[in-house]
Amino acid sequence: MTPRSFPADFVWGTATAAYQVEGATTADGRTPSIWDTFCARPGAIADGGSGQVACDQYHRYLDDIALMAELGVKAYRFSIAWPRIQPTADGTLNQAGLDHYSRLTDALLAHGIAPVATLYHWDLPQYLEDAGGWPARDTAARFGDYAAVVAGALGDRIDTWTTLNEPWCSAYLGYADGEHAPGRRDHPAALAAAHHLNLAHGLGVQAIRAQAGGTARTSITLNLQVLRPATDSAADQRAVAQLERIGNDIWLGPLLDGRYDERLFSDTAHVSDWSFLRDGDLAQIHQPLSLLGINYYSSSTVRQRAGAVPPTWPEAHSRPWRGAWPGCETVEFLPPTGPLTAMGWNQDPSGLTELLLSVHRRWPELELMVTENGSAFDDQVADDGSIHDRERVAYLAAHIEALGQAMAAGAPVRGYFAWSLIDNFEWACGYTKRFGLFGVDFQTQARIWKDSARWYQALVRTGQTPAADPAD
Ligand code: GCO
Repeated sequence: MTPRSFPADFVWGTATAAYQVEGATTADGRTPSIWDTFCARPGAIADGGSGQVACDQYHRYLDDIALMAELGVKAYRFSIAWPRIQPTADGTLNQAGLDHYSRLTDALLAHGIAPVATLYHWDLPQYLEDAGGWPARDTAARFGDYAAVVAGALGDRIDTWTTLNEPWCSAYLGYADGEHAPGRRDHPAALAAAHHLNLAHGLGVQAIRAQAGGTARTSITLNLQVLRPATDSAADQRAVAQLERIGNDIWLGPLLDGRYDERLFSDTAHVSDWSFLRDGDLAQIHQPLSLLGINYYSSSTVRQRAGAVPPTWPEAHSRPWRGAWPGCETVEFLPPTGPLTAMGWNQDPSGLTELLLSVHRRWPELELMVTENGSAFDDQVADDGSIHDRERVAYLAAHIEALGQAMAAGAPVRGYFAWSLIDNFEWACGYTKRFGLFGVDFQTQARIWKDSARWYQALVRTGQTPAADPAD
């Protein structure tokens, strides 16, 4: 692959999330999140793991920051755990929790690494789920309060804020198919959750701008779906369009255009009457965005299920809800093809190029960041302790080339965050799937350079893609 050069001011970073790396789930006043509760549910997590200890980054963050400094990254995307900041239902501030993130922020800045803070990466306080969770409208208001507290305290040092990470996962994996916390299977509730997450984002942006000042850069991170029709038939094209509405436009429409696509309401009429959508909500949601964070891993191929007829109201409510896509009972996903990652996801770098350019064409003025991209492979530790993760290097090289192609075609991408800095708790997969540039020996908490970390270090230092094989 011909080396590709990136702008000198391009932001190379790495990313993690609180519940996946921090551990210390009872330290300094933190109370349970929905993930603490979910992990205790028998069978919920593949290896029975949890974020109780994880990578112990709550205590080891200085060591990890030193690693990032050696890697040479210019930004670190982390998330702030809401249950550390407001551990009780009355919303009282837990200063000890806030102090942790203040120390983390100061340490990053001392190393010349920009803190990019995500306010919500799925660890909803359990007391809010007990009060209804994201299907309950008040949760959005509580998120606005939480955002104000954090931005007020850290807005003098953090200038790039992400309100939510992947509301698609929060709403659909959490409340539609139940694969993620809180593990509910209730499609009407999932649609209400989607709307209230949008509302929370809007209230959060207003709170950040009010507390941290108008110069604060506000964003949201979306795992926008790249969907390909199994054939060029009209039915399969319709299947793609329906999934794009419920998977992508349900967020992009309100956030960027201040409206839902009316066809969403007809697509899901047998699921919900959308009475949770109130006058004025869309104006609250449609706030200025400094940039859009995009997470990309793989693409999917879909088709219309032959002869399938969508259920009607109220019959649809008389049987168990299935799947993560409300209203899409007649659409099916084909098994991925080609070389797969350990997650069973395909490797489709062209999907990243297409995604970035399609968003850019629809919103030409919107700045973009790739806030997550990476791959899980079954790493082997060699006798000398090294990890030659050639597949992850190849995945990185191909996707960063795809990123470069999108930028060369005009997509205003300002940065790229490798997922992830270190192996960590991969949600329902527990510790069975490893995404880190650094391996983690969870017995000793040692961090282990993988070849992919060396490859990324060379890229970050030179701004040019190195040879795919670090041994070259
Ligand atoms: C996501 C989450 C990360 C995951 C990563 C690998 O994008 O799903 O933000 O927490 O760990 O994507 O699945």
